[in-house]
Amino acid sequence: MTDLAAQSHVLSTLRGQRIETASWAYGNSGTRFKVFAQQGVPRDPYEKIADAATVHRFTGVAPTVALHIPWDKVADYPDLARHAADLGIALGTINANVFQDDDYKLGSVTNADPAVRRKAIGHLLECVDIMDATGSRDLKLWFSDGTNYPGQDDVRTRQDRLAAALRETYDRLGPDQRMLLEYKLFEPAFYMTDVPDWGTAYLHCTQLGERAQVVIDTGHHAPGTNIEFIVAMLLRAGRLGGFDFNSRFYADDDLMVGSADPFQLFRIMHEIVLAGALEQSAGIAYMLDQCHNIEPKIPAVIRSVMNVQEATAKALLVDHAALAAAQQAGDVLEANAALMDAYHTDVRPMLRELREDMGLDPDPIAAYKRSGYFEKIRDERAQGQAAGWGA
Ligand code: PSV
Ligand code: MN
Ligand code: MN
Repeated sequence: MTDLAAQSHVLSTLRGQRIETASWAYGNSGTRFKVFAQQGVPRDPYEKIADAATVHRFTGVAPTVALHIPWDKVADYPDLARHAADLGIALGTINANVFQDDDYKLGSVTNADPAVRRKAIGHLLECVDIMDATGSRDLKLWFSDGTNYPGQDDVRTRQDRLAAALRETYDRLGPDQRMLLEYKLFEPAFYMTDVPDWGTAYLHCTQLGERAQVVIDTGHHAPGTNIEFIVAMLLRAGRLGGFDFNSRFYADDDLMVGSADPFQLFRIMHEIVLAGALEQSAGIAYMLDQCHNIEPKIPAVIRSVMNVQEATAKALLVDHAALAAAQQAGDVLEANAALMDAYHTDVRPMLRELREDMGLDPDPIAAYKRSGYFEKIRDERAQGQAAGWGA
């Protein structure tokens, strides 16, 4: 490829990139110590969607928003979908919630009590009904289930209960719908989590069928985990359904993606680019799962989208021919340099150009600040609603 052809391939790929934002990122959130309320936060799902549409208006690559049930429960989902369409976006992944009910103290789908399991499965099935109404493709499942003490419950029996619940839910999916199973090392369970790692998620998915896929939340691993290796493994197995992007220093910090370790994000995107998995036909959902506790929310989501774009652009700039040649020759330093050269490239001018080409302002955050949107929502939305974590 000539330089010019390579550049235009990079730009057209970036233009086609899609990043889904999360409804809960727009509402109030905090830690278990304090929720700091912000001005202008959405009071209902309709207003969360308006904020997501605003992010899309300034970035051009965030045309869907994930919902969380029951945080985003409404009486009329087709109406909510119409509202999104009117604002230029669509409803995306449906996230189930079987972790905020007293009944789930000892687990939801893995609970020893069949009545609790039935209630939890009922919620998962209800989420599929909602997907039918919203036109969503993906059901994302994260279970807080686990135990705090050795001996508290039987590990294998809990896996059997989990498998049965997943089976019933999977069988309820329509032919174009998928189940994304998310894993998390620990928290809120501290001794044993029922879906703690990609291996467990992968095993369940392979037993279910092709439309069960693993989702990688970048904040859900032990410190030092090589996440790009997991990406490569799941890509190879055809089981990478998507990402929940965020950034962490310590545990599940849910900070802006690419803020703590932009190099890790680049390494992840490099595996994606190598596998040709950026194309939408690859079926990988690129989602943000973040909470903006102390920073203004809409600009933080815009910044996060831009961070993903920057990591992607750098990954697209890797000279694959030079990399493969160095690898083949066993030239460790040159192979590493092929990656580092791309990583150290300043891709911001290229992205500014791309945005101008797309009819957008080259500086989305400055454009958002100038737009008056914040002043408008601050005045219109007298009182905010917690994002769900505090609700
Ligand atoms: C809890 O850790 C969590 O952050 C999971 O990552 C889910 O994706 C998200 O909450 C929403 O349920
Ligand atoms: Mn997540
Ligand atoms: Mn999380």
